Amino acid sequence: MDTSAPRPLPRRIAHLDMDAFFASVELLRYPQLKGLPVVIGGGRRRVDEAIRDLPRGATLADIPISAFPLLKDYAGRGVITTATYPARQFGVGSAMGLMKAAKLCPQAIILPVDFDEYRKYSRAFKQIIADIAPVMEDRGVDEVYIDFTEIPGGQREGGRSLARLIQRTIFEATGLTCSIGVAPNKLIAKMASEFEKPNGISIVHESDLATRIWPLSCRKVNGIGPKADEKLQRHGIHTVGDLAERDRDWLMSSFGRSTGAWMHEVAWGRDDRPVVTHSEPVSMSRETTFDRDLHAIRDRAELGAIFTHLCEKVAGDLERKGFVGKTIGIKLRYADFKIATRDHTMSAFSSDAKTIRRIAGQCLKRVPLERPLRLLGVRVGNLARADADGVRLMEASAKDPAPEQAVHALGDLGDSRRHGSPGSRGPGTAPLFESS
Ligand code: DCP
Ligand code: MG
Repeated sequence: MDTSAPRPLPRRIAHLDMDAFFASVELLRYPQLKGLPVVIGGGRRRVDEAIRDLPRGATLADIPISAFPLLKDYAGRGVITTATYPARQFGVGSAMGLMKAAKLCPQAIILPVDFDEYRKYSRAFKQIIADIAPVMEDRGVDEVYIDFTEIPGGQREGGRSLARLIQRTIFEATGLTCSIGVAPNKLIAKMASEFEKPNGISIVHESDLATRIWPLSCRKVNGIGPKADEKLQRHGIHTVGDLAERDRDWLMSSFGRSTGAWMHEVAWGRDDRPVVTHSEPVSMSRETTFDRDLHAIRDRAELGAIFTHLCEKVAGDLERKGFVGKTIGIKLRYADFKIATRDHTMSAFSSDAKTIRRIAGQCLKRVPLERPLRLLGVRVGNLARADADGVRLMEASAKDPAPEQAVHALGDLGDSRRHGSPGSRGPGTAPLFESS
C-alpha cells in the first residue's frame, strides 16, 4: 500500500502587468486616439475644454483629434509617466523628460495624468483577478503576482488556460489589456510577463532556463538596478547566463555575501518567495440595532450587557483571524438616525475583550447620551497580524500604501497584547455601563 503523501503540485506563479497602463486608461475615454502616439505627463487637464466647442450631447470621444495638444507645442518641464506602444516606436517612454520626448516624437499627443482614474481601474482589475484566483499579491498600481498552483485548472497547459481566462475577463470588463507570464517562481514570472507584451501570455518552465532566461541582460532581473548592472558589466557580466557561469564564492566576495549569494540563486532561476496576499482587513467591527430604542440611563444594565457582548464578539473575531489592533472606536445611532463615532488609539496593540471594553467605554463618555439610541457598534482598527513570534508589520502595497496600514511601528509592541498600555489608561476609566 502506498502510504506516502501525495506529491505536491509543481509551483506555477503568474506575474500580470497591465499594458501601457495610464495611457490605456486614457484611451478608454478618448478612443479616437487609438493607434496614435500618445504620452501621459505634464500639467493639468485641458483637453476636455475642447468639448465645449462641440454640439450639445457630445462626449469626450467626439473631441476631434486635431483638438488635442501635441508634444511639440508643449512648453514646460516634467516627465512622461508612460507612452502608448505607437509612441514607444520613436524611443519615447516612462521617466523621459518631456522636452527630450518632444524631439523624438513631436507629433505625439500629450495628455495630463489623472491618478484617481488609474486607481479606479487598478482596483477593478485586481478585483476581477481575486474573484478567479484569490492567492494574489498586489505589487502596485498595475501589477500583481498570482499563485496558480492550487487553483482548479491552474496547471493546465502550464497555466496558459487560466492566464487566458484572466486576460479575457479583464478585457471584457474594462477594455484594458494586460500581459501575463507563468513560471515556477516570481523571479521568472516577472521576466516572462514582458516576453509577449502587449496583450501576450508566456509560459516558462524550469527547463527553459538556458534558452529563455540566460540570454537576457542582467538588468531584466527584478532587483539588479543600474548601479549593480554597471559593476557587473565591468566584470564582463552582461547576461544572466554570464552571471550563472561565475562562481558563487567569487560573486559573494565581489558583491558582498548576501547580494552575491542572491545573484547566484537568481542566475540559476531559483526563488522560493511566496505570493503574499494583501487582503488584510483594516478594521473589524460588530454592531447591533436594538429591538427598541434604549436610553443610556434608564436602560443602563441592558445597554451595558450589549456593549460588553459586542466587545467580546470583536475580540473573538480578532483572535480567530489572528489580528490585534490599536485603535478602539464606538459608533452610536440615535433614534433620529444621526450617527456619532469616537475612537482612541492606544500606544500598544491588543485583542483583549476587557481592554477593548475599557477603551470603548471611555469613548462612550465622549458622546452625548441624553437622546435614545437605536444602534451601538464597536470597532477595532489599526490592525496588525498577531504571529507566533509576536506582532509583525502589516505589509502595505509598495507603490500604493493604504494610510491606515502604513503607520504601525514595531517598536510599539511590547507586552501590549495581554494588557492595555499605561498610556491608554487616562483618568475616568470606570466603565460607563456596568459590565455584565
Ligand atoms: N509609471 C510612472 N513612472 C514611471 C514608470 C511607470 O508613472 N517611471 C506609471 C505609468 C505606467 C504605470 O506606472 O502606466 C505602470 O508602469 P509599467 O512599468 O508597467 O508601464 P506601462 O504599464 O505603462 O507599460 P508596459 O506595457 O510596458 O507595462
Ligand atoms: Mg504595465
